[in-house]
Amino acid sequence: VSTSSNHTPTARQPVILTIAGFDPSAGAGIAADLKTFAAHNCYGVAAITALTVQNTQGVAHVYPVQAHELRESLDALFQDGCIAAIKVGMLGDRGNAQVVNEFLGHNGSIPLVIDPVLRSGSGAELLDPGGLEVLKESLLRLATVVTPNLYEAAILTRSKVENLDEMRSAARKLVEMGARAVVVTGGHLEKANDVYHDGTVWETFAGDKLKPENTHGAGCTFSSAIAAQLALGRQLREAVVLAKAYVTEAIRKAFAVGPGRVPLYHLYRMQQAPRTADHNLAVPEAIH
Ligand code: PXL
Repeated sequence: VSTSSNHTPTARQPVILTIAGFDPSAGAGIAADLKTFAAHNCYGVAAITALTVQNTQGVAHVYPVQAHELRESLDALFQDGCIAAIKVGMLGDRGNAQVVNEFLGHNGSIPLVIDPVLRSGSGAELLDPGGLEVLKESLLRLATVVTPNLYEAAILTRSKVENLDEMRSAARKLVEMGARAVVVTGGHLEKANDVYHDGTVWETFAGDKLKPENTHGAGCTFSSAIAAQLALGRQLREAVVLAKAYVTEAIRKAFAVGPGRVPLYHLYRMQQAPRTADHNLAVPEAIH
């Protein structure tokens, strides 16, 4: 069968939307999300909630975009009408949290992964108190799954979350607060064990203690990998297991790109040796 178009037909990739902040050092936020989607053979699109100024050594400034700018981006992307899953990361401020809450409230049937980003590893605030209120009171309820780390679980539930038992209590509370399912991630524990709860099923997913310890963007990557697996049609529990395996491998294969924190190697499955030596680039040393 001949077609009149010049396009070579390829398998269609699911389109996934990330609503998150931009990290110019490309370790976290939208850049990490888009690389993660690409690594899963998905097509990523992005609505920016905030620009951050940062490099591998930390965040210097956070500039939320204006609420109307975010709303216009979301309107435009949704007009194309083919979004298979959504990931929400850094929201920045109350205005942008409200826009996302209103918007997603009207688009309820698409799988939604919320990574409740509150602050960076270096301590910069990535959501203001008003935004936290919107997240707790409304946005959480829209999520297919919420993926807080220990710190985020503690702030959201106003309790201490430092071990597996406390992670389980926090997961129960978050389900009581309206989340359909929760993964409390234990990447900051001695061993990276995660607690999964969907209101019925409880699981603990065991993880290794990984090097490098000083990783950047692991939470963004994990939540995006879950969104990708949901977009590809997997059930939530399986999506979580596969996402954890992907993040683990991307940390194992990570290499330094600057003097500070180490980003994950999102595209490790491409099996292309990173460039070395004669280029004026950081020499990418695999860290095992
Ligand atoms: O890792 C949390 C995070 C999320 N999103 C953006 C970030 C960070 C941490 O720095 O910059 C944009």
